Amino acid sequence: MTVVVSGFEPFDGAVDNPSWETAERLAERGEELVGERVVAVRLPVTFGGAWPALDAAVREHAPTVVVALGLAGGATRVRLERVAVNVRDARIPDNAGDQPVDEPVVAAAPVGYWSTLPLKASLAAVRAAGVPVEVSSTAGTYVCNDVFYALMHRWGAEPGRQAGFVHVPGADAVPVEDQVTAVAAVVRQALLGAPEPVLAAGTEN
Ligand code: PCA
Repeated sequence: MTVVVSGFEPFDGAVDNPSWETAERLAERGEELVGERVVAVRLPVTFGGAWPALDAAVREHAPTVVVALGLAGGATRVRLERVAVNVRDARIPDNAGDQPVDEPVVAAAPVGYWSTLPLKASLAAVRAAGVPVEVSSTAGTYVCNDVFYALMHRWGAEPGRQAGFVHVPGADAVPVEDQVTAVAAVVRQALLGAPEPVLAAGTEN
């Protein structure tokens, strides 16, 4: 079995992006950390280019699990994203200068898709590993949500496939090595086909 984990190039004037460092480290130690081959893919922070790059990797490697990662700058915990929504509403231009506002990711397609990763089993596993984590019910409306939506619409909704998105905080809030620990725990739960525990993780607002 093969696992594809994607991360993003830097954006918004930053010089690095911990989502890519995390994906790369996980791929280097895939057998050790999750017991399977992990392929890392670096995506451009562009509405036009992110999904095509992930799509190419998925076609090449035929994975059973795909976890896309991105940086959530203000976050202090790893965020297991619950849902992708069919909208682009960019706060800042992407790395190609595009700034779509209130456009669909995919025209005439469903409003949203659930992650098919075992979110609550993952939440418990990441907590047990000692890394701050939460379930998030919005991945935003920028390139991360875009690639998450496209992944679920184009690939992840088929039976036998598991796909989803995890936002990581800046490395100052959660060190990259802890991010690797967290994402490895998520991937292991997916590979195990872990049943979902009843575990409340909602937010008030
Ligand atoms: N974070 C951005 C896009 C790339 C990234 O790492 C986002 O949350 O949409």
